[in-house]
Amino acid sequence: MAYRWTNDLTSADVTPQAAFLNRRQIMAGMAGAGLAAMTGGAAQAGEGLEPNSWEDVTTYCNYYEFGTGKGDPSANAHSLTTSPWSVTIDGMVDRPGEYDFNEILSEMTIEERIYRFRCVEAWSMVVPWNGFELADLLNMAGVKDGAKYVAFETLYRPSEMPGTQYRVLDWPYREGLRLDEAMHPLTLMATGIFGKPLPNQNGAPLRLVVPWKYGFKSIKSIVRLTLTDKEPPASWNMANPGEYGFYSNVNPNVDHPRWSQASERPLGGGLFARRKPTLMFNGYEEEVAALYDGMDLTRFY
Ligand SMILES: Nc1nc2c(c(=O)[nH]1)N[C@H]1C(S)=C(S)[C@@H](COP(=O)(O)O)O[C@H]1N2
Ligand SMILES: [Mo]
Repeated sequence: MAYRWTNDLTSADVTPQAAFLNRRQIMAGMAGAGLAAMTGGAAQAGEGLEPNSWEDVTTYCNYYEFGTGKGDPSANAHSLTTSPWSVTIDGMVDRPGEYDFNEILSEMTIEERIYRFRCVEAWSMVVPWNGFELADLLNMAGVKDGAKYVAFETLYRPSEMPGTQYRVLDWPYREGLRLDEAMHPLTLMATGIFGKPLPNQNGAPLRLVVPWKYGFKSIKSIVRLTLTDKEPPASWNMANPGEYGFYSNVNPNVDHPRWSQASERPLGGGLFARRKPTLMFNGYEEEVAALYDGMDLTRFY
């Protein structure tokens, strides 16, 4: 069990700057409508998906800082102050600092992306997100050579987060991605849903969305990103490493120790709605499988 897969990424493994610039030039040449429909792979991955209702997306939530029940975040998260908001970007970056959220927004290209969302508890939703690519934010700060991972942290503010009085998790909530996962064009920093700003219960003002990973990787209300060369701690992995790995890729072939991950229950169709088979990488296999070439996904779950 001492074997660990080591990350030997170099900057050549992440999205090449030329592809990034090209995408930005395309975006700049288009106005609002139809934007998402023309952004290639990301839009194709969301094609034909029927979004869940606003009600489903905003009332069936996981945000333990506001309670562990699915309805607790929508009942309690109104107490969170989300403005002003700043995001610290530090570690192995050229321009570390505390960035004001509105200044970040003014630099970013906001797009709509309709993504499948798959929870480890075997329910799923389809959510129309608004946001910008995490790669754009990382490029803004300038990732230094040698950085291999991004660590994320949620706000920890007990006075506004009633759930943090219980030590169900080791606060603040933390997550991590490998740098190539973070730079992947499907990886979104969401700032809204259904074209509206993010409701607090969904992680206002800024949360991560990685559509090929289980929902718990989608860390909410982010206040810090740290570029590092070590695999960062992740809250669910710390709480229960036997059940939650660092990678957390949606994988119908690797069961959660207490239940199968082979199928899912789409929310919104009623309790007795037909389960449907879960797709490898949540249906984004074509776009992301290459990130894991040569890795044993039963070991790195
Ligand atoms: N800070 C924080 N982020 C979090 C969580 C949490 O408890 N705290 N729960 C995670 C889990 S388990 C899921 S399934 C998703 C749920 O996102 P949603 O409520 O917008 O559907 O948020 C994730 N991000
Ligand atoms: Mo979850």
